[in-house]
Amino acid sequence: MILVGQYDSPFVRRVAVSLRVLGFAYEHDTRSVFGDFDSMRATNPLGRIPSLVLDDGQVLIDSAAILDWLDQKVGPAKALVPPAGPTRQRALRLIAFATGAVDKIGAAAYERIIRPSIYRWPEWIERCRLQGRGAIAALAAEAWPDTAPLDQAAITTACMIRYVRLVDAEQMPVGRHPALDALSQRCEARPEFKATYPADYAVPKGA
Ligand SMILES: N[C@@H](CCC(=O)N[C@@H](CS)C(=O)NCC(=O)O)C(=O)O
Repeated sequence: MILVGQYDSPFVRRVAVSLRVLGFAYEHDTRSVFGDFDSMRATNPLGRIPSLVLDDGQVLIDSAAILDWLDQKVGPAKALVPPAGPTRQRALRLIAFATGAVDKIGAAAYERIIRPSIYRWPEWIERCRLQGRGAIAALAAEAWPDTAPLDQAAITTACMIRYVRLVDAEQMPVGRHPALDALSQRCEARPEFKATYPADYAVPKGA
């Protein structure tokens, strides 16, 4: 299998961590979704990451669809999202908050960092940040016991936290949400997270 996309994307990273947690070997294609846009579109016509190229050549796109495929492959006993019932509803709600926070803090980051400064829209940036902070606060209100087994809600939330601190750290200063700080520390200490740690945010910078 080949995982396409760099780890500064939390969508790529959550797939990478999940592959490792579930014991799948993969190669890593580190083409940039910005710098290698045309070649990336040949892999995924949508021009987005992540993609997962299977051994038979089939290309899975979108992290949620890839993670669903992984869960189906390993079966309900090992799946990272519970297969049914209230625990599944709760997991999907938490995952939606975490991916939603990435979407909104990410939209603000694209506007602040990539878009040329004369075109930036401060009110839009603040609206996106407010939405992102709302999702993060909702996650912080949940219980994150340190004895809980690592599941997709925890993986995606931890990937979201690292991403937010990489691109817009003021939206989630250490100490504002101690339970999420603790979750992040626990996850980042694991080998699957260490092996996929994004040290930098590699996007084109607007003038
Ligand atoms: N819903 C998608 C979102 C993926 C996504 O937003 N990827 C970003 C990187 S974090 C991307 O490809 N951005 C480039 C673009 O959209 O042009 C998923 O879960 O895979």
